[in-house]
Amino acid sequence: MTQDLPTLYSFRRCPYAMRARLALAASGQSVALREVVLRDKPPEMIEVSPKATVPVLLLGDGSVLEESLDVMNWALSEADPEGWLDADRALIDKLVAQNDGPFKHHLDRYKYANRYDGAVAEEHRAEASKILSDLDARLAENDWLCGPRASFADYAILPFVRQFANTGRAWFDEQDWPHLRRWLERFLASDRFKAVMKKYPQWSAGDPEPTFPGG
Ligand SMILES: N[C@@H](CCC(=O)N[C@@H](CS)C(=O)NCC(=O)O)C(=O)O
Repeated sequence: MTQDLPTLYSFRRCPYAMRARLALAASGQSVALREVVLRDKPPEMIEVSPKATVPVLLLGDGSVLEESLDVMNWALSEADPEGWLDADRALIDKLVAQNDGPFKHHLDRYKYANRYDGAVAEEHRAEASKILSDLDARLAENDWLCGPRASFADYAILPFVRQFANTGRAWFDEQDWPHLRRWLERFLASDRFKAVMKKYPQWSAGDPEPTFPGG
């Protein structure tokens, strides 16, 4: 029956693909999953999305969503049983823009300083940390970024904070961010996280397309 489902091109460890899978799982929307290896992308994906980044969601009517936030919004417009969108939209958008803009900029230069001319990892870690301190202050007020319940902002941002933490785990654990750490740890221990991090073999044409989220 997977022919009837939307097709998701995904890569397990990509934080953008992760946020898309989180929203699909929360909405209860099943997709046929095609696991991509970034250095060996399937031509079928490049054909529908020449910019060739994951995630890409191909809908039954032929439309193509090639931005992770569009995939999230589409899934939640189908169904939002956990109320991810029942929060201040302007605040969600502000926090996500801060994440996808400056935070991601500094995260990349912290994690891969050698790929950026003249980048000093510690300087970018310090800049990203200012943003994390701001998130920690928000999480001191509420369990989640936009209030007492998890919202779109939490799940759009958590995969990137996870990546930051994993870049220097010992250093991360020494920082005075108790609320941020609680927020991240609860996410990492959740069934939802485990469900979206299931491993799939690389897909190529003709291979089975597992249904995500699986049973
Ligand atoms: N703005 C895009 C960014 C997606 C993105 O950059 N994904 C990375 C993987 S984490 C990618 O596919 N990079 C292409 C490559 O490495 O070839 C989105 O939100 O979906």
